[in-house]
Amino acid sequence: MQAELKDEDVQEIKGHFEFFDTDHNGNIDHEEFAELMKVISPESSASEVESGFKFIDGNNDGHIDWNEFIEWWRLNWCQFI
Ligand SMILES: [Ca+2]
Ligand SMILES: [Ca+2]
Repeated sequence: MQAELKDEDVQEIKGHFEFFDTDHNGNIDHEEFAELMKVISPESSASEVESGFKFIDGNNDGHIDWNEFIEWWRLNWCQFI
């Protein structure tokens, strides 16, 4: 789904990003992403978490940054809410 995000949506997503970025370094790392998956998809296996992380980490640097997070959210999250 290619919905354009409204400002308030971006703010809400930013809030989620900051919530899961528990060490506040501006990236979601593996551990933080595992926590995120526990919340949004408790049934996920470790390998699903791993493949999800790799999918979202578009530039493959081992961190999910804000741009990668919001892009993933925009493409995949709209269908859940
Ligand atoms: Ca972090
Ligand atoms: Ca990245």
